[in-house]
This record gives sequence, C-alpha cells and structure tokens, in this order.
Amino acid sequence: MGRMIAISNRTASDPKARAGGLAVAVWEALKSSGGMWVGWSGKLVNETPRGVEVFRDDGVEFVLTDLTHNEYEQYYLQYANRVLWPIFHYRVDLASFDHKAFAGYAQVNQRIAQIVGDRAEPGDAVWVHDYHYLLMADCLRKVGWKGPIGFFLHIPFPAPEVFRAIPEHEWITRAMCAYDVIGFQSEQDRQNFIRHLIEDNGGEDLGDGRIRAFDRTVKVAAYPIGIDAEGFEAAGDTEEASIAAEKIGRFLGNRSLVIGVDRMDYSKGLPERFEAVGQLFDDHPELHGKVSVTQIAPPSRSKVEEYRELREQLDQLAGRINGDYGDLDWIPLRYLARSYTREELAGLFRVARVGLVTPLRDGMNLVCKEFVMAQTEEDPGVLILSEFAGAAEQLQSALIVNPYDRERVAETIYTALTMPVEERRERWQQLRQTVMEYDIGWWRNSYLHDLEAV
Ligand code: GDG
Repeated sequence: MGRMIAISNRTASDPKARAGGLAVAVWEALKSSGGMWVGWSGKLVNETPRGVEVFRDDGVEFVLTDLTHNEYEQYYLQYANRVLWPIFHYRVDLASFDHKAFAGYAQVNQRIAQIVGDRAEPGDAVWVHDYHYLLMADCLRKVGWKGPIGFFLHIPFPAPEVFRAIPEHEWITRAMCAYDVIGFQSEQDRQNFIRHLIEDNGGEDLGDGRIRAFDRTVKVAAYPIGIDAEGFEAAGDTEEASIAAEKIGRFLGNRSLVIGVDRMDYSKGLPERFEAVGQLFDDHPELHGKVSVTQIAPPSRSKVEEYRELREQLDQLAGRINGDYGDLDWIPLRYLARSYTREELAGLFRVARVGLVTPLRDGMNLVCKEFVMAQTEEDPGVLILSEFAGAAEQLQSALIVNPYDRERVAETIYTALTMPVEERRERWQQLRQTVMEYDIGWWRNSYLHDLEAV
C-alpha cells in the first residue's frame, strides 16, 4: 500500500498532543508509511480565502487549514457538538437542530475533501476519524478520488430510532455508504448501524460484515480502540507519578481513595455519580471520615451552553454533598475542575482503591483501561464500569453497573471498598490481560488490515 492519509478535526501537529491514545496510533501508522495528516489548524480567521499550512515532522506531512469564525460556529459548535454529539449519545433532549448548521458542516467536509483530493495519489489510502467528517467519503468521491476510504467512529452509533431524529439522517447515511470500511467501537454500535441500513434504508446483508446499500458495498465492523498499555504502565513508574501519589497521600492519610477522571461532559454521568456518592455516605455512616472521593474533571467545550450548565450543576452538587456529609477534618467529595498530566494520573490511579467510570454513554472510554494498567499485583484497585461504555463489552471482570441506578452504584462502591485482595487480584489479572492484548497497536493493525483488503 502507498501512503496513509489521515483526516481528523484536530491533528497531533503539536508533539505535546501525541500523548493520547488515538494520536499515538495514527501518528505511528503515518510515520511508517510516510503519510499525511489533514485537519483544522486550531486557528480562526475572519474571511476567506484562508491559508493552508503545510509542514513536515518526522516524515509525516501535516496539511492544516484555518476555519472562518462562521465555519467554526456552524460546523464545529453547532452541528458537530450540538447535533451529532448529543444525538449519538442518546441525548435528543439536548440537541438543537438548524439547517444552516448542516450546510456549514457539509461545506467544511467538502473543503477538506478538496485539500485531500488535490494531494492524494493513486495507491494512497484515506483514513477518516470521527463524527466531524461523516460526509467525507462522499465529498472525496465528488472531487474524483477513487482509492480506498475508511472511517472510524470514536463515539457510539445510536439506535436507529434515535438516529432518525436528525433531520438530515438520510443524507448522512447515504454519504456514509461511500466509505469502503466503517469501523465502530462496539458490537452494539455496529448492530445499530446495520439495523439502520437494513430496516430504514433497504440495505442487504451480504455476510462477512459486508452490507449492500445505496448501490455500494461497505464493510462494517467493530474495532474496539485500546491504549498504549505498556506505555501507561510505565507512566506509573515515573518520578512525576510518585510525586503526585505522595501529594495526594498527604491529603488522604489512611483514608481509601475512590477516583474518577473524565472530561467535563454530560455523557460522562458526573451528576449521577455525585448523587451516588451522596447515597453511599447516607447508607454507610461507618465510612464517614474513612473514604475520600476525588473527581478530576477538566472543563471542555465551554463555548457550548450545555457544558456551562453542567459546570454549574456540578459546582452545586459537590457543595451540597460536602455541606451535608463533610466534617472539620474530612472532605467527602473533592472535585477538581482542572487537568493533570498523564504521569500524574497514572500515579493517582495507582493509589486509588476504586476507579469510578460511570458514563451514561461512551464510545469506548479509555480511562478505565488506563486505571487497570496503573494497578499493581500486590494491591490492585477495583474498577466500577458503566454498562453503557463500549469498554463494558470487553471488561466483564469489572463491577458492571447501570449509572442511572444511584442506590446500586452506591452499594457497588461499598462492595469494591470491602472486596478481599484475592478477588481484587483475580479480577484485575483478567482485565489486565484484555487491555494488554487489545492495545492501541492491535486496534490500528486490525483496522488497517481490513482497509488494505479493499
Ligand atoms: C472519545 C470518546 C473514546 C482526561 N483527563 C485528563 C486526561 N484525560 C485523558 C484520559 C484519556 C482521554 O483523556 C479521554 O479519553 P476517553 O476515552 O475517556 O474519552 P473522550 O475524550 O470522550 O474520547 C471515547 C475515545 O474518543 C477514543 O476513541 O474512548 O468513548 O468519547 O486518555 O486519560 N489527560 C491528561 N490530563 C487530564 O486531566 N493528560
């Protein structure tokens, strides 16, 4: 195969952005093929024409474009983040539809396609990432690109009944069928999409993952994304990790730590989690002063109203819970609206007795896999995982919960806190094996294997 051309909203053009799972995987795939990475520069300009910035780093060619303020508003803030994100996470109530936003979204997809079309050569393969670029294959075909195009969706694909709430759903589905390979995080997502093709669009199942719809044949499969498992394990052994562990240790004394780390997003179930923590201290007065729950939640998308409202809701809830249960020498729920480095997180995970990962919906969720890799055999912590995270299909040895069931989540935290070390070890070993086997390298290879077969 020739070069790999990756397209994503943001690229890892800044070496500091190459720490996350996706960025590492795509970066490695591009480096080995002398590939190209196309996306938004992160800069906003007032008028067209705006520039295309091209530079090379370590054999990878970055092609970045600025967006106008108007494009940013329609494509990114409105359509991607206020239509697709909420709907794909089953939050029809939070979606706000607007035909103008879709036009802006389609326009940016077309503009990026033009940039790629001008540069792609026979033999190259295109790999498109995430919900920002659902229409990309169709746009690329329009500019004459005939080579293979793969798509990977990092977030869930909803049940067809929910997807159909999007006014432009037909257009989107038809455009998606211009891809050769469509990858999802979970079996559930894959089934939702196939059901939508067959039941709503007259598609036909051809077997071995191939579906015929809109006069095209598309391969549809699940490729659960993993983490750089060894890398994260090693992050827990760094000095930065020990310093963070020591620092929180001074605050904890001999209390047990329950930890959560999530981008501040309504899909992550944070208010529900806080309520469950309140319930835990209500049901178990014997835990007062003995357990500290720490939630790290770096704010995100603060330009979107629903995210600002979430912030206010969390501030209030944390205040109430600490007001109700706290004491002179004890803060039951610590909530830190800021980010920490990957090494610091690894250090904090290692100290924690319980990892709380309770999203209401999540494509995969990488935090739960990182939590597993940060534990040690001697004294492993317990993972509590939402049944609505894609990762739940793989990590059945975690304590699986329904994040809406406050009383049950509270009781599960109690179970985790009192679990004997033998059981903790057994569960952790199973989890660790899965996270190691299905790591980020496995994900990249299995996806690219199918794309190359096109
Ligand atoms: C999307 C999908 C899917 C978090 N806080 C800090 C920090 N993080 C890191 C975590 C983890 C990453 O960010 C978050 O990944 P998640 O998978 O948990 O969630 P999303 O951001 O919503 O990602 C998701 C993923 O794409 C990949 O396909 O799994 O379902 O929604 O790596 O550790 N990192 C640092 N400081 C923080 O404070 N450095």
